[in-house]
Amino acid sequence: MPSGSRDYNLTQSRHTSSPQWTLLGCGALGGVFASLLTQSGQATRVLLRERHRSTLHPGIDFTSLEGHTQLINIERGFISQPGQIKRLLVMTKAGQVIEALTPLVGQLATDVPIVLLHNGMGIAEQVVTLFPHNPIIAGVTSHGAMQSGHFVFRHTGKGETWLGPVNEAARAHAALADDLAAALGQAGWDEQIQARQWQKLAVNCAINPLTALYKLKNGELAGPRFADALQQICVEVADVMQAEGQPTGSDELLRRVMTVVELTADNYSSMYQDMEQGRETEIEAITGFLLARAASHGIAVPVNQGLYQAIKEKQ
Ligand code: KPL
Repeated sequence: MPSGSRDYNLTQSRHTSSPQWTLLGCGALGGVFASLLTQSGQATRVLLRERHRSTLHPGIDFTSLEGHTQLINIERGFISQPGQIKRLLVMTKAGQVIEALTPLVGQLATDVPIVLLHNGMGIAEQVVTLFPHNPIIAGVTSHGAMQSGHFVFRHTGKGETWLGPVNEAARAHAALADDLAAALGQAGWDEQIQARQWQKLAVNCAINPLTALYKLKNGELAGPRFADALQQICVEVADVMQAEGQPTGSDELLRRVMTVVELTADNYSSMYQDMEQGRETEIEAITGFLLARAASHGIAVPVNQGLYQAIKEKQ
């Protein structure tokens, strides 16, 4: 299919009484994952909030990495009447996870795995408290996604996705990664998912606040103007990671950050997009989490503290 082409033959989500995947939240990344899962033949439903009940839902207008646009007919449901859920993929922003999940307390069978795919850390522990018997799985993904209108999504970058257990019950669910891989091209299971979450957190602490404050594409952070700031952010994150039992060096973190800057050079970070759209950012779960862990170890993180304050003032 040539780049930029449009195809309005609807890709149908298989309508079974209980879809294979139920997605909670349909922002940029949720829309892209819902589209890719449906395209791979895995029946998928998105659960929306009640306020979307009256909005028109003609399907998802999805543009692939290759620039091919397709209208995807996807089943939708509402949180108040969730129907039967086999596996729940939570794709809301970090700050909305608990609010979105709370109405489902008592509605989910205890063997339903809950997969969390937001940026930042510190939320999964709260989800375990809400659903003490369910398998809780944390995920990190570096796929790029943009939303340019109501149910209009573009896949802007192919990334990696990793899942891993938060609690004991989750250990039996490694096969979820295989199903995701069938849709995304790659996905893996890692028993040490916390290490990957910390590495992603470091990347987000470096890229997200700076791109949002200075209104930059990720690639613009490669310029000499930001070299010192990026290095200091990485030194501070590495200090906290060491104290948390996640040994790493600041040089290693900086290399990781610069690789992501390069790979996503043409993308706008999620925090940039949130600020531009006037949405709440994920600063609490990203830099806020780092500051909390730093404070508990008595570690000073002045550069990250300054970025946190600047985003809070602007958002
Ligand atoms: O995860 C991201 C985000 O924007 O939230 C990065 C990796 C920074 C890519 O933009």
